[in-house]
Amino acid sequence: EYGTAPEDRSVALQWIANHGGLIGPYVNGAFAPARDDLTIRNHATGEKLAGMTLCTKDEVTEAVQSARAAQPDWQKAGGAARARVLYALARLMQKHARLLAVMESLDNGKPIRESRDIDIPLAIRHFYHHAGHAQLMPSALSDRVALGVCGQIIPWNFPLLMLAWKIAPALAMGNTVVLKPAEYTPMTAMIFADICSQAGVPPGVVNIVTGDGSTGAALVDATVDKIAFTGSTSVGRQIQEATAGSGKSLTLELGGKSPYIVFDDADIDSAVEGLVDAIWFNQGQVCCAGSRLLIHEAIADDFHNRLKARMDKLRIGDPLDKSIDVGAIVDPIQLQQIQALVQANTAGQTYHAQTPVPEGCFYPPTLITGLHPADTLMQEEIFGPVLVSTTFRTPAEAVEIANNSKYGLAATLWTENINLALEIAPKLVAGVVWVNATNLFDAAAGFGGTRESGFGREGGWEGLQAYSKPRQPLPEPAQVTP
Ligand code: TXE
Repeated sequence: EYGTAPEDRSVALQWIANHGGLIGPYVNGAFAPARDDLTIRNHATGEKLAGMTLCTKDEVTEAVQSARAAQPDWQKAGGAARARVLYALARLMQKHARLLAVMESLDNGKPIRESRDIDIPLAIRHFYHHAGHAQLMPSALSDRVALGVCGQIIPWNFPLLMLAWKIAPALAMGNTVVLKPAEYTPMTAMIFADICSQAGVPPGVVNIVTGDGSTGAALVDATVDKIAFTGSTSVGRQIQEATAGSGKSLTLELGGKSPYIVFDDADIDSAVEGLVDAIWFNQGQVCCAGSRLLIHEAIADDFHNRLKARMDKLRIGDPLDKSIDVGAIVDPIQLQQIQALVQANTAGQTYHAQTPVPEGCFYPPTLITGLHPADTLMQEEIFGPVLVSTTFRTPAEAVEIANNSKYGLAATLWTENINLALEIAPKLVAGVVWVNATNLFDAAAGFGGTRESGFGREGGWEGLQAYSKPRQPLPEPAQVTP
């Protein structure tokens, strides 16, 4: 079943109306009365979706206290009991998948095809995966235990998916959480809170505080045992400084400028199609976006021409239109940042896709060719639908350019020569390397970066370990005198 009907949109708007047009913190198993402190908009149209509470330090403290009070029982309940709750969450998310997908596209601006086929199913898969882990956990004999209360701060580019990456493993291990969604995109986290109540999540196990960076900073300062953060490198750095010496665990998933390397023997049509996914998926607002094209000089002109022809066919417009490839940019501030970075650039040649661009918060797919590896746009994350390109002559040079970055999140390479792929992949400084494919995610595989892309892994076995610590050794048995 494909596409959205007008009634889907009205179901999402009805959900907001049922909450009085206001959203706010979910603490101790219930929504607290909300205030109209910040405005949440659908930036494809500019319409106001809801008013949102900007949680104060006291409100954050209350949420943390609720999580603290609930944690011992949640841990003691054991893996099988936690699995039941996680399975119930996954099933209810499936039941409400359409509402979640439509709300995600209204709030974030991403094409409905993406929220419906990628964001929401992957988020659900994450809960099933971690329910499975919890199910298999021995309740008393495990050598690892929960950290306690986890503060989790997430960005706006994959609102529900980032929530799932953070909450599912934390709950599976017996932690309780206080999560802060991004100020641009809180809506699906609010539906998730509703789902928690329906799924039988004990009060206090999941708490959600709404707000901006000030609310996030209050959460970092609160008496939590861990902070898990995904967002910009600059805020990640502030959080690392704020938690230094506090004993709080920390994982950071930050920015990237991931290379997309195309060798001269690559299947060009597939590599072009892969790039559409690598850089125009979610309007390029993806931490692991293949945003830096490294193309063998022998095929560069042909490749760029085919890529431009493909760009011209991308359709930009209303995110709820199922035939749309590129939706709205998340917020006018983000749009201005993209415009400013592209306009300030004097190097290379800029090509904007020859496709109609609606008025408002939209930016056309863009390709900038002829750049030098040291140019600003080859180094700085743009976080928008802008691909930059440079050429190389030898595999060694490709590796050198690829690794000439402060980031190390992901890398993609295209070649028909498996020996070359096996030789190059381990030399790339990146948390994940895709060969003849891109943007593949799996709840069973750890995701994360190195260098200024952060540290720690989410997903997979390593992601689960990041929400636990070794059990304290039992005290020495008393000496028995014969
Ligand atoms: O991110 P922020 P922004 C990059 C991307 C983008 C830039 C800015 O380049 O253009 O960051 O985006 C909360 N203490 N990425 O400003 O500010 C904030 O409320 C605690 C890459 O939206 O890092 C939100 O919930 N928390 C990225 C979250 O941090 C604070 C995804 C992220 O916001 C805080 C998003 C503080 N002092 C942006 N200040 C990726 N890696 O995927 C803000 N926050």
